[in-house]
Amino acid sequence: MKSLHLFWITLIMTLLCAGDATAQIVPMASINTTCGEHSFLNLYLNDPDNGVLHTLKDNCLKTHQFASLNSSNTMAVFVEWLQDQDHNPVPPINVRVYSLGTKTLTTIRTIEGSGVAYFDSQDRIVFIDEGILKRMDASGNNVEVLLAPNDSFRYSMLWISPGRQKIVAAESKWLSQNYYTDYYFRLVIMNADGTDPMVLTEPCRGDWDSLAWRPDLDGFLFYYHEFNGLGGEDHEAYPKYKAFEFSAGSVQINDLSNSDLGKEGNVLVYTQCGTLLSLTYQELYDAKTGSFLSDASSFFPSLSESLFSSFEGVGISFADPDGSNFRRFECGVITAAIDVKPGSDSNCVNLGSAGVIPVAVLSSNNFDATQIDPATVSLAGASIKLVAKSGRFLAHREDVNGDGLLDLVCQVLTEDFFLEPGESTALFEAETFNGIQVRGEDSVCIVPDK
Ligand SMILES: [Ca+2]
Ligand SMILES: [Ca+2]
Repeated sequence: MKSLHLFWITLIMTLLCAGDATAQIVPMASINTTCGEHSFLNLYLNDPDNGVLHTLKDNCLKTHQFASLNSSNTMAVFVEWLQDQDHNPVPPINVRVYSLGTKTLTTIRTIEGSGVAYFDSQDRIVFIDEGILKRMDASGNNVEVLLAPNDSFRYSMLWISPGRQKIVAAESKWLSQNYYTDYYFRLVIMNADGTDPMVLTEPCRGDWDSLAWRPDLDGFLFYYHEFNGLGGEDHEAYPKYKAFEFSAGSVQINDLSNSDLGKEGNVLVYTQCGTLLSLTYQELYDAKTGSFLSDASSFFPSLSESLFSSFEGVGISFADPDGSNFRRFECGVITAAIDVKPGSDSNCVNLGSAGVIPVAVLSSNNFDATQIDPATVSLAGASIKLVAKSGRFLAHREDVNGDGLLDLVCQVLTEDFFLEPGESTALFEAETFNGIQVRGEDSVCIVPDK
């Protein structure tokens, strides 16, 4: 527990220091659609405060990760290489450093490695070379070995945590030349300097895809493929999604593969609300169960039309292709259908009645209204009636429009109801239990107080 406490203090210090930077530079990427069937990322550093977009890479050299900035925002590092028709890397694999001051790119080292390099919290570059975790300074010199895997594994990928204190690595090995029958990997977590490695998973016949850290650092979601172990035409690869949670010194692994999010190619990131946002399908899911919460396409732009970032520490952000219109995504706002006085078209509210008026929030195939937290509901400024004795809010689940989907019916206090004279639209606002904002509106008529 003590080391965990120190870890948090270090992290908070790191975040405070990062906040002192004059302008935040955001590593961003866009999908290069001219590169054929496999998506290659163009890489950028966006300086929205000064309206400057630095282009690091806009060609079909493959890159797995966003560029990683040093702590003073003066340099960024990334790895790039060509690949052959079978997607095998063609040497050289280059570690490239971009200087924001001179706007120049330099190859600082050629490696036999994987497409990943990060600045650590001391502004040294952590990378994989010859299957080994190494570290060097920003000029590519003073290379030191941090950690070599056991049991003839080799490192094939690293993901650094927000705050850059922890690394999760994929260790891989081939038992024969056949990828689908004899390629294995497992996950290992360690400190960013390679100390205290701990194997998280048994070796699995398959390959890794993506990893998303939780903003609270207490876990991550891992997406990979498991092979059926057959070669040739009979090989199959199944998408797997596993949520890792660290608590009280142990690791819990929750398999979400059979939930709503368990679709092919579903690249997911955690939002500030702790839900999971699909970058691929523009959908939101419950992070604990993987169940579908809402369609996100109304508030979440398509990746193919924007610059995006979901890199360690910066959250989810977007910009137009030229870097302008920069915005951060936190939780999203769902627009829901509202029916004041369900089943009645008049929707008249008697403000003098000192009673309640029912308002239904309708579920759809893209939204589950029963996920709304009754404590957060307001209609035209009025909240839900609280049953004093039980402390419960007057709200219940009912399919009011007969479409087979349970809706949420709330009893809203009319005495708090407020509309400007002449106004006939009541705004409904609430949040889901996951903190996603829900908005809707319905027309009302006001019956004057007698
Ligand atoms: Ca109505
Ligand atoms: Ca319904």
